Amino acid sequence: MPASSSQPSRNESIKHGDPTLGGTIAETIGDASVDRFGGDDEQFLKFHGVYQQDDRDLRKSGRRYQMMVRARLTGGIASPEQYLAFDELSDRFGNGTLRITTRQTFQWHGVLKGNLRPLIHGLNENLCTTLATCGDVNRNVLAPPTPTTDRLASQVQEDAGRVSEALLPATQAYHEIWVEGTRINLSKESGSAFVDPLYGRTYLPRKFKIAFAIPPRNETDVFANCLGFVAIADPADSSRLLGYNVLVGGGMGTTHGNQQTFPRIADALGFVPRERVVDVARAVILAYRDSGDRTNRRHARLKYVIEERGADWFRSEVETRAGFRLEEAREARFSGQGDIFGWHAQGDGRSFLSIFVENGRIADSEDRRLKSGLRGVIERFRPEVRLTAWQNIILAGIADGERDAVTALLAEHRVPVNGQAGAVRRAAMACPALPTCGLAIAESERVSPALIGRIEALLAELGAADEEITVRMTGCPNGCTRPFLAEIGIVGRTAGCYNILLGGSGRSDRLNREYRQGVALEEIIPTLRPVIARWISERTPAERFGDFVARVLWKEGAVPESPLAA
Ligand code: SRM
Ligand code: SF4
Repeated sequence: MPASSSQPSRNESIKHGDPTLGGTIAETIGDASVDRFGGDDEQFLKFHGVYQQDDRDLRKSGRRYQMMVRARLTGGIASPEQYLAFDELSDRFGNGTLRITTRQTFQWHGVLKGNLRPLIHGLNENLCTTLATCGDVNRNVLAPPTPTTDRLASQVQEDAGRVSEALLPATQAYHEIWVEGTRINLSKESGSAFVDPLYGRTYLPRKFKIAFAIPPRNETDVFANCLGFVAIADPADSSRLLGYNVLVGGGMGTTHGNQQTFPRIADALGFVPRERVVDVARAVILAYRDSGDRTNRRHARLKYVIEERGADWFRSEVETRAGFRLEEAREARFSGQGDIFGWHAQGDGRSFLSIFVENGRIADSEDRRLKSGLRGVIERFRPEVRLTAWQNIILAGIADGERDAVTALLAEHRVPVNGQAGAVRRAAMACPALPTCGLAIAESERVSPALIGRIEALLAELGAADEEITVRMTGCPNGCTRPFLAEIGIVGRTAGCYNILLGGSGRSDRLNREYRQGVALEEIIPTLRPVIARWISERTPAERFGDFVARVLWKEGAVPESPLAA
């Protein structure tokens, strides 16, 4: 066990001081003389889906405060009307872009304090909440977004919705502040008496994340979540959902130089029939609420409880709280991951179109007017919108006969439908990092497109132009694009320098290992060149880069065993 103070962390006393999570947010919104929120309110705001940031490009001339707002879109699904409203709100109150996140939702960046309430109010008017998308609660629930007429997929989406609803905090402060605009009527005394029926007075020790997945395609990186539900179909009828294998204890976040922190793949706990999936989710939340470390936030995630006390111990804690026993986990295998691009038949006379969105940023640029193109298509054809956990967008339910018209409209905005991007670019992700993220050490989203171009050029030069390698970049070791599952993880170490990790699988079920530390951005290609060249000349037929690294380099000791050496 790590040495940590026995005192609860500062965040614990902030939550304890006002369990309604309202703080003085309403008062600060009403005060036009200030451009920012105070310290405690910064923490409360997270539970409302808001991060206070400043534009780090402008920091030298003083801090310019702005907010990032994150929506809740369970399983990544939004109606066309919602999408159009999101788009309009980004122009009116944000920086004019929409950012698809690695957890299948949207973020608005660059929101000034005075625009915060109109934006969140506008989202709520469009039946979209931002409640509990950040903070020490359950976040946006992931579910496979690929449209299909298969009943099983829609049942899984339904269950994701039920779990998400059941785990929302009960405080009324969110509604009062953002929807009604009437907050301030909760006196401090009555506010401090509030206790959330599920989360208790101080909520969870830290953030909590849930994903659903349907084998054989791991669309949601299910093993990276605190709680994962892997759908198990009836062997005699693959469209009949029996229930789920329950996984616990996945997570990515680490801190450089802190050996107490590490990424972790979730363990299987057992199987639960479909009818009891919400009960298990609640029981896992309760068991974590009662056992997580509240003294050290860097050591507070569920993954550390599972690592230190074991899955067997945790299972019995969950069973005690659920009031029933989990069955033995069923056989379930993943053989692939990620998104499929272009047009596909749904099987009901309708089609869906998956569109590549580089690093999730929906914006217009000179060579690709993606934001306008999407708006045009969604206005005219009214498809359902689905966001993927790989930061891409799917337009679903388009009549087969309308495919050509959609393709043509997108082409007018220079958004291609076929050959949208190279194989490495399509599978790559980068986090926002600078200039918005307060925790960024190095660039990510702004440098990744050029870096991916250089990796693709290297592959072409070595005669492997169409090969896919997953490359995930982050500006710090918090792991927001889940880089520790990638075949090549590139993780910000210091300004302009990155750790390189190699050896993830093509199923997002194996952690990579650190290969080199503190490599300058311009040295990344020379560092990768010999390893990629070796893979191309020595691989077995169809062997992926990550599998080659694990089979050959790890055995040779060319990559140290610890996933993160320091
Ligand atoms: Fe993250 C913090 C962006 C997915 C691990 N993450 C942040 C913040 C809010 C920075 C902050 O606390 O001030 C970043 C805001 C940047 C910005 O300007 O937008 C941020 N995280 C993101 C997003 C937008 C990255 C993206 O490219 O899409 C993702 C939003 C997901 C969502 O919709 O909820 C995002 N973050 C993740 C993931 C991936 C996942 O959940 O599947 C992880 C790793 C999984 C995990 O949680 O272990 C992740 N983010 C973190 C951590 C490390 C937590 C830890 O255990 O140590 C932090 C830092 C923290 O919480 O203190 C963090
Ligand atoms: Fe910010 Fe780090 Fe997350 Fe990137 S990985 S968004 S730099 S917290």
